[in-house]
Amino acid sequence: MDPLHPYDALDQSRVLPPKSLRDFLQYERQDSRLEAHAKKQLLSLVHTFLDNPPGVLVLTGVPIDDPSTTRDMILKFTGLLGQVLTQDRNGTIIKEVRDRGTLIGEGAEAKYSESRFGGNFHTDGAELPLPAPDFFTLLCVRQSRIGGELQYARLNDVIANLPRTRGLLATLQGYFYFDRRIGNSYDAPTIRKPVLYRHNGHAAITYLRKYIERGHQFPSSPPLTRFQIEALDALDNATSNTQLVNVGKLNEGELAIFNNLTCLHARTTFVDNPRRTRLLLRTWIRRR
Ligand SMILES: O=C(O)CCC(=O)C(=O)O
Ligand SMILES: [Fe+2]
Repeated sequence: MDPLHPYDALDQSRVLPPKSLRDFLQYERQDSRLEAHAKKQLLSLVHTFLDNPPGVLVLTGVPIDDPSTTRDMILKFTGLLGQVLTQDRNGTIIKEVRDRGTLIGEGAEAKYSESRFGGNFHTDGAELPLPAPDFFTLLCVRQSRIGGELQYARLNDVIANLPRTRGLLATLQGYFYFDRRIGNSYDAPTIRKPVLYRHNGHAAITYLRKYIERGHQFPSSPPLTRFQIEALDALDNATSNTQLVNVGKLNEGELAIFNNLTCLHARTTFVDNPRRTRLLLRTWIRRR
């Protein structure tokens, strides 16, 4: 635990994986009964933690010593949750989230996951067309000593804290142009989609402000209207309300699973030890 933040909000989400799940992930040989059991237990945890508050589940004690075993384990695990999605044009399915020396939204392609800077509440896959990944997972392999805490807020709380300005929700439900972060390409540079929408009957959000601002700067996009800017400001204001933002720091060997449709998340800026840089392994998942 970080001595500066004695209360760690992830504590309410931490669970030692059930034995069937640990066994399933550990055994190399296929065992369909064990798999079915592990899946049932995991989906029950998902229902409890992700379909309801807190919106995040953290499995503790995940082995991270051997990179190739860890990779296999992540894929086995995500396979229980649904379909693992590619995260870029190279077909990356396990993304190394680490500082590559870029600013958030820098240049034409840099992504949040490539920076060490914090803030910028977002959902993952904001640069992609809908449907967004239902879940994303972060396995903490190496944590920074300074900073790098996760911050997250539930969409329902955010909406409840928006000002009652007329038309504000309707504006967020209208179209925005999101930068697709694909740099020089023959494809359209933006994707048009609402920030707030409904998915399977539930309120959902797709958001990363810098990608929206950049998206509206392309000559092919209309500029953001005054109402749109006000609505985005209101959203950012809500996520700056410390009452509604949960803060917690992943420990090495912890695997967090987030509901990516009903939660916004960010992290605090971190400082790397050059001899041991922070590394999280991320997946995106479509629920089955
Ligand atoms: O670095 C973190 O803790 C979270 C990173 C993140 O949200 C992302 O890469 O999209
Ligand atoms: Fe993210």
